[in-house]
Amino acid sequence: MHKAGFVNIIGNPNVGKSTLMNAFVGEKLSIITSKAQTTRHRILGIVNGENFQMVLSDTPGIIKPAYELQESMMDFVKSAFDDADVLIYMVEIGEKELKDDAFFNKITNSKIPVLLLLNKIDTSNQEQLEEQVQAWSEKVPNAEIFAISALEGFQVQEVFTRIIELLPDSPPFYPKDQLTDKPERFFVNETIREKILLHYKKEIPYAVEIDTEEFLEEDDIIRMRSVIMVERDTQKGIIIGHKGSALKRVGIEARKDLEKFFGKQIHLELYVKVNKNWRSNTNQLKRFGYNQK
Ligand SMILES: Nc1nc2c(ncn2[C@@H]2O[C@H](COP(=O)(O)OP(=O)(O)OP(=O)(O)O)[C@@H](O)[C@H]2O)c(=O)[nH]1
Ligand SMILES: [Mg+2]
Repeated sequence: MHKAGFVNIIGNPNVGKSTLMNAFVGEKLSIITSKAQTTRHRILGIVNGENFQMVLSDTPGIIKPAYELQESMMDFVKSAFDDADVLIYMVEIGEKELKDDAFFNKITNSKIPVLLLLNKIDTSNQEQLEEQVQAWSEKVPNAEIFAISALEGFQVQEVFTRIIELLPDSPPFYPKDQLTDKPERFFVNETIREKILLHYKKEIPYAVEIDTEEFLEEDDIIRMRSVIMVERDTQKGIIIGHKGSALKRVGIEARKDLEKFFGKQIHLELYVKVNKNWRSNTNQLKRFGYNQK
């Protein structure tokens, strides 16, 4: 007997979807920041056991798209509805509901099991918690509700065990030693983007895309060269900073994380390039792994 299935995590931006997936997988596959729209792709995290394979999908937070990149992000969310065996709808303490009615109706009318995870309960009290569980059970009556803290690991194991119970009988979909569907360069790009989300304000992180042009693995070192793409000249100056200090910080912090991730010494070369309006350019988006309909 073997169980396997797709467990797709969806919800509003910033509720903790990526934190939960990383907790299940035990690796930092998805970047995490306190800013909305941190995740831009659908990222698989595969948890393998002797008798099961749980294929988790982390997805971008649901928003009303304003430009092509965001439309592509919402296509990733749509695809996560289409192939799920178990749907995880994550909400956070204090939030109301999805601003997108079509997605919300898909959840409430879902034919497959829905687990509604009320996250960040470490920031809540008992009274508020009970009130919210009650409200959600009325709004999404078809869901099983778990109150969790993905960050502190509270009730995470219980959710994991319940998902295993819900997985259909099936042979594995991926080789049993595979952890994700994304190539190494993707994690380099994401690590650099995380540092940019952390250190730059306002529109800058949303105008940035990373392209790792070189990834050369040697015995004891990996040599990488990545381009930080921005939409305008002024943004290029901001990324670089005074005498290059801002860019240098990004490079130092990204390299530290990448050394942990790959378990090897890293040489990381960064440079900045203007790629006008890439967020609205279909061909550019395809090149960066979006718009793959
Ligand atoms: N207090 C608290 N914070 C949490 C918890 N889970 C996640 N966070 C924080 O919430 C913020 C967003 O977490 P993410 O995992 O990036 O959220 P996300 O839903 O993937 O966000 P997007 O990718 O932008 O849609 C981060 O600052 C996390 O540290 C939790 O259980 N408790
Ligand atoms: Mg995320």
